[in-house]
Amino acid sequence: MRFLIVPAILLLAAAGDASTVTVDHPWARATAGNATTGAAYVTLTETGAADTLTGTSTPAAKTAEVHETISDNGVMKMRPVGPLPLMAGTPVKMEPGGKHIMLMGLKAPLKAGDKFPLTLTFAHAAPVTVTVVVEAAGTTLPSINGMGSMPGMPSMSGMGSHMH
Ligand SMILES: [Cu+2]
Repeated sequence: MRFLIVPAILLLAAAGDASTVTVDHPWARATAGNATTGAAYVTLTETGAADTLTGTSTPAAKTAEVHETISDNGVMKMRPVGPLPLMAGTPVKMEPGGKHIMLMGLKAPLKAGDKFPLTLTFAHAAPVTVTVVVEAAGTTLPSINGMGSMPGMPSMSGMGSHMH
């Protein structure tokens, strides 16, 4: 499979203004009990021309859509982001307390170690399907400590670990 894909990417790159998106560290948090919603996270990096993430889907859930966590008068809420712009060379990192891919209507609870496919579609780049690995809730949030002092992440301070 790989040797079929690489030449296609080289051809696109040669065209000069094509979009190439890399998807790093696809993971999801394990769900508790019989929860039917969950959250998955990826880091998207546009290495070609600017593009837009237009949709996400997975056989693991009825719907998957990009959300962001916002503070509304001190109350943390989530809202759909809609098409997500990807600027060339600027990674978009999804993580707890920030942007995430909301999984609604989970067909089964997400348990640590489980894996499921997630397909991302773009305005220009070809769709990318990655394997999401479920990680135990709470074990993947070392950055929560001292988050408020992390450069570039001022909006993360004060967010609880229970937010998606
Ligand atoms: Cu959400």
